[in-house]
Amino acid sequence: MKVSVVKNILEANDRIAQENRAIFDEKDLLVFNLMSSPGAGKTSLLEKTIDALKEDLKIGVIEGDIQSSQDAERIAEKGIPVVQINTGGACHLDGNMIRDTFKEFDFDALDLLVVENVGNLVCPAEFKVGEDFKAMILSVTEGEDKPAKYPLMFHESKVLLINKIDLLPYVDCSVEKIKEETLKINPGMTIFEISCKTGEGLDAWYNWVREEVKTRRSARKQ
Ligand SMILES: Nc1nc2c(ncn2[C@@H]2O[C@H](COP(=O)(O)OP(=O)(O)OP(=O)(O)O)[C@@H](O)[C@H]2O)c(=O)[nH]1
Ligand SMILES: [Mg+2]
Repeated sequence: MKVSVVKNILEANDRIAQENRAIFDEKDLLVFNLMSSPGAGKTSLLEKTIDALKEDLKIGVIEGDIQSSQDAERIAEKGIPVVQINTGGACHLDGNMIRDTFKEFDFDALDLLVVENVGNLVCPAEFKVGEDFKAMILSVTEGEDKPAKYPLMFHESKVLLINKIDLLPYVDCSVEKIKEETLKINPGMTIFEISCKTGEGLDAWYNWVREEVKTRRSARKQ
């Protein structure tokens, strides 16, 4: 009985996510769902990415947090459209919550919409919101055992950013081991090693995002 309830919730969410996706497609909008544990660096990555790409791409952001609008305020300082969702306790965003923000955006004026999910290494990976793909961050302070212990997010994501590499001299964590374990779970994963503090590795990420927007657009025109 319990299993079937969970299945129903996921199926209902999938339907709404599909409807969201159809709207994003119609508007030619690339959407990615950015996930990680609390504090791995999602908002820091967005701040850097917006600074680097905002001349070339029109970016909008949906911020998901259990409580507070601090992340949305950080993004708003960049002068781009942002909406904060407060889940009031729920540990992930779902399709309905994302749909509720649509009236706040002019999608015709955007190229890229990023959804920053609630900080949580488990539940966000279970729920689609209508995104083109999921992206995740793991910071080196979390440890090299995380892919093996929390495989779903690594399985569901198209891209992994290993963040805070500036801290590698101070923590016992092997980036090689993270990559090896990740590729066992998801052999197709694109992986970047970055520091949002020093900027190391970020140029490759910016170029990858630019290419994703371009590729998606030309695919939709065919
Ligand atoms: N040393 C170092 N600190 C970083 C780096 N990236 C982020 N931080 C710090 O890590 C903390 C958390 O960063 P956020 O970007 O707020 O993390 P988040 O994933 O958005 O956090 P939640 O939204 O609360 O889940 C902040 O104090 C950042 O300054 C990095 O590359 N190196
Ligand atoms: Mg954040």
